Amino acid sequence: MTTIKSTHINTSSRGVNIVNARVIVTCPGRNFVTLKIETADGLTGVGDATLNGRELAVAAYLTEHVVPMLIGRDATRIEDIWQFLYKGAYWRRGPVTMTAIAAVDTALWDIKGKIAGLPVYQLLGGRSREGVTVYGHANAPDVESVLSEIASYVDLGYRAVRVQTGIPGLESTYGVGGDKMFYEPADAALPTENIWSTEHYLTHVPKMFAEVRAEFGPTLRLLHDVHHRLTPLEAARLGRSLEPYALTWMEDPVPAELQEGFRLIRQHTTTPIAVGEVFNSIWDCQELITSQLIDYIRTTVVHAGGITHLRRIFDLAALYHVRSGSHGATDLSPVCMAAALHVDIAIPNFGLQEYMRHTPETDEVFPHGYWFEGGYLHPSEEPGLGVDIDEEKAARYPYRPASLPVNRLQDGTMHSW
Ligand code: CS2
Ligand code: MG
Repeated sequence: MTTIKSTHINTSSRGVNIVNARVIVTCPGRNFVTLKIETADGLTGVGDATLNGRELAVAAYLTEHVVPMLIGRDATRIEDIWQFLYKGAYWRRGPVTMTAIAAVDTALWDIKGKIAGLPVYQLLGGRSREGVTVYGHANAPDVESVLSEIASYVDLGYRAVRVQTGIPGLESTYGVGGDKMFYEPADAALPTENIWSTEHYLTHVPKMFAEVRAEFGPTLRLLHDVHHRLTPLEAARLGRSLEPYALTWMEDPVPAELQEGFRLIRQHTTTPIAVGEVFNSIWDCQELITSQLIDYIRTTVVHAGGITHLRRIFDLAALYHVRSGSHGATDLSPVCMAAALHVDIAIPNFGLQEYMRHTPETDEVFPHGYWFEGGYLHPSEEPGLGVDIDEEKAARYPYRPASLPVNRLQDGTMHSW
């Protein structure tokens, strides 16, 4: 029998070996968890590990269980390290594990880009387009004020806008924040409660989109996030009522644990469907993609196993005419956004990228080279991802507990948020 020499841990002092990895938790307005990996040669790579409302679980998973296993490994062996962390954990998948794996994977791609002297998108096959089309969030308490919100996005050059308003008869709802550009749902240490009524909602949304379309004409791309609040039949009814307004997508119409549930929606409406921000792996969307039950898959780098696994999901999607629509809310750090843009610019089946702006404090803590112009984001041309964390500035913003809200029906029953 031949013995296979173990090369996965290099005991020699090769420059590409990982010598240090640390987790940085900071709260420049909201909490972010970042992994920074360092090689013997002094190259560093960063990965986003933020899981909104459960940040410290991922921080501990990384610090206690992953970092000790990384030391001494060859940082260039991205696929092998991914498989090691996925198969080696035994407890596969799940948001905490997959976010931790994503952070390692992202940091390793960053390092590989720096070793190659190339922006990461070049390692993924190079540009497939000139810029990444993004959508912004227009949200306001009522239809009249949302029209002026949309107009300000159009003035900034956006070609696609997600539209959410308050719902007459309900005190508060998802997606309508106090601060328009920097909407943050994790607004209190312990969960606040929203009250939900499907009846009020289904009556209001088509009327809102009728006004929006009338005001902005047929070419502005419009999107809407249902935030997992309907049953398949209710979602089918909503989709059908929105058909005259030609939405680019209706997002998360139902909770997606039951992938089969989308078949019913599909049978009744041609409004395109987007889903996936809470998915962690290809297995969460396999049925949705291969049965062509969705049009856009919204997984992104930080919660779906990093660049390596996201690419795998998007490649599967490409076979079934499903395009990408990566999640890009404020709880995904600039490190995730930088990484997402390298994927977005390279893949053949890019659809749209969500872009919620970060606060100036966050941008200062995470210096980055990506930029916005005329409705497009552009990835950095620097080697690697073109993003970093300023640890001194990060230390000025200690962690603050923050929870996402919960949702109840008017009779008090817990409902999906
Ligand atoms: C949302 C998110 O951006 C979106 O589409 O659904 O704002 C989501 O609520 C947050 O990312 C949760 O952390
Ligand atoms: Mg969403």
